[in-house]
Amino acid sequence: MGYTISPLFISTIIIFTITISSPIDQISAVKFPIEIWPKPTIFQWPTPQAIWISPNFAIYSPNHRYLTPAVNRYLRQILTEHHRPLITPSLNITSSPPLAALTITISDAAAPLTHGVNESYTLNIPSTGGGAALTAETAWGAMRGLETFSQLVYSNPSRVACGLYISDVPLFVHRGIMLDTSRNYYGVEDLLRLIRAISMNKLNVFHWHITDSHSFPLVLPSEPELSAKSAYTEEMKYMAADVKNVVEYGMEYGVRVVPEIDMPAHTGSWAEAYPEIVTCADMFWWPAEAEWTDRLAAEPGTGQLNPLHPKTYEVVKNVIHDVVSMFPDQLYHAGADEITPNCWKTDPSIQTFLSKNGTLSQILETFINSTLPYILSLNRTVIYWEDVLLDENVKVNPSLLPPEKVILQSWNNGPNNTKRIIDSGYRAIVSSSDFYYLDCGHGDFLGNDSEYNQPPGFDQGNGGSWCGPFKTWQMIYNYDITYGLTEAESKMVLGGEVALWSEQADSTVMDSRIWPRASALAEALWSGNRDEMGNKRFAEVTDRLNEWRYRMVTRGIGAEPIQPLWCIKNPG
Ligand code: CP6
Repeated sequence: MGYTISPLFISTIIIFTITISSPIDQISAVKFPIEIWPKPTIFQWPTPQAIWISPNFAIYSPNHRYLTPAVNRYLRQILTEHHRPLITPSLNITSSPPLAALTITISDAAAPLTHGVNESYTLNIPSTGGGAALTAETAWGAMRGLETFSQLVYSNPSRVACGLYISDVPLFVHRGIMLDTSRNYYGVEDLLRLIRAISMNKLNVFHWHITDSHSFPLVLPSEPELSAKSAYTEEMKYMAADVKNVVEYGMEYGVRVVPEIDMPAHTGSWAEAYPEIVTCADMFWWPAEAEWTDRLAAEPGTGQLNPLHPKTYEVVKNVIHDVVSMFPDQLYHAGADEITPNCWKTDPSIQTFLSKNGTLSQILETFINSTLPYILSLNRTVIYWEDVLLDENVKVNPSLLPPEKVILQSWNNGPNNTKRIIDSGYRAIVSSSDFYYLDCGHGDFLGNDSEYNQPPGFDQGNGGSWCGPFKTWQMIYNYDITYGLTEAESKMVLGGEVALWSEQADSTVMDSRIWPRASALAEALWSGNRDEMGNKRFAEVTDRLNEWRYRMVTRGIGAEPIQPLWCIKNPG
């Protein structure tokens, strides 16, 4: 039998040959001499070169309340940063005159910074000395493009990579970081630094978990007693002017601030002002002989608002009213996680209700029904933690949660719960605690005291092991938030958030707990965690993240190292 070679087979060989020898692939085969984080969707750079940045370099852009300050900021940075990458890019400088200008064009200058706003941009930096061009639909997309441009600039005198074209658009619209400012306090300067870092990673949401059982740092005009009694100190408060500062600063960086006032659980701190509306607030008391691990991280009795007490709604509505008027974002996070049945069960009125065949779920439904319509009437879309739908014991009937107005944030059980949320018709934000929880910087010791060969009574201690193992940047990078979902289902996943719960964190460790692990999230949600061939990226990412971490450090963000410097001297 003779062999025949089919035309299809021949064309397959030709396509394969062309693919592996295309200019783009030749570039990614050698070490990428310029590092951008997150990696752009499309990056064409047929002949890698650089061009001097003129000392008179200018950025032309339409006048815009928030883009203009961003342009001024980037201009200063481009001219003065003089960043020296760990691995010096070996780029020839063109013989063309220095780059004199970057011109920004936006087609919809009026587009406000909202959930789902268009963040795409294109960036063209010619090698011929003509001006560079940044086009975007919105001011917010232009900010993303400015960030990319700034990362292409390096060394002293400043030069910029050129002969390149970038076309970029995020995979997911909601890309955020949650910070808990109740367990420990963070100063306004810390929050502003966080916003700067969020923006440089092209993340777009700061989810501010402002209050919890431990303290109530937010000063509210209609309910001043909450913070007066339960902020940790007079100084550890967020005044209305502070909030305004944070929100406006976020706008200048293209970062939306989504407030969360967690309720009805996690409200122990409300009891100092209003003991009558909080159940089990006395569980705040710790016996002297408590296991020390319990005192380190685990929750005190959380304290829960009593949904059967009319006064509860007086206070809650004032709180919601004030918070909505301070935070302009469309999204409002109303919490509703972790109802502890035994906390409600300490209350006599709840005991009576339960003894008449009422259920805890009905009690939660009463609470949701008495608060959600009010939040919706203030023209907000509400995010709840997944518990309202998925908690085994205390949850609400989905008929109370209109899917077009309610988004659910998953935090338990990885991909499974995301699917359950979507199967119920809701949009999901993924914050899987197995991958995205950044606390537990210490405190995951799972060993046995006797292993230490120490005298009896030795106790190795831990940081509160309930929070599970430390999450590596690789876990965060490689986690696929739409794993196991159909294409249609994946569209219901709005994005994800890493979370820094603050039982064991404050401003002294904030940067290193968050960065560069949140950068791993930023790239996974912006352009994905796979290369052009659909394979997971490994060594390339490590080198690029190492460079990005270093640039963040030079920009004043205390991101922790992922490698010894030795690796730079000894490339693989
Ligand atoms: N506080 C609040 C917390 C947590 C949640 N809500 C939490 C639960 C489990 C782990 C980490 C944090 N500390 N208000 C859950 C959303 Cl492992």
